[in-house]
Amino acid sequence: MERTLVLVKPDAMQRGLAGEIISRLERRGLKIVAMKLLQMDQGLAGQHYAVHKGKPFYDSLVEFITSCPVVAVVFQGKNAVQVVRRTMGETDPAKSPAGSIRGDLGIEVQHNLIHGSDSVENAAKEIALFFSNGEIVDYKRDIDKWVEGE
Ligand code: D4T
Repeated sequence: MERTLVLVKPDAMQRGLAGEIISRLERRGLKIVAMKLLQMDQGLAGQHYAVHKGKPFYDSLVEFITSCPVVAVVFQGKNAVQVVRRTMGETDPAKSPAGSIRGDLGIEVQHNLIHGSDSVENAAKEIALFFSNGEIVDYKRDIDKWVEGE
């Protein structure tokens, strides 16, 4: 079953929206298989955002993501990567459709509340950055067949 990494970003933490954001993803049927609160340091932020190094917004992005603790969650489910991305909305909340997390709760590109892996390959790399294998706990839910089918 597919897995993806979600970060509840510092703006969402400061605004008390962690529960709302995690709840929206849970209600879609995705299963939490790992979760922790952590303070990202420069090293972890640099690894997580390595692909953006050199871009004009990189320094301020690292400053932002390290400005307060974040909640990291591994969600598991059918097409988890795509389902999370579609539930998040576009990178820029102003361009995100109503009904999406960013479209309902945000207004500006840096303060876009949530990170979600953009591919299965990147999800595996990102999950390994934030969690050891022992911290990921797979389990059966009685409702799984009602959410995902047999
Ligand atoms: P993340 O990676 O946080 O899930 O967001 P996206 O996948 O939707 O967007 P991204 O990787 O292109 O951008 C990463 C991060 O940088 C911020 N950002 C982006 C910014 O501050 N200014 C910008 O112009 C862009 C394009 C927002 C998300």
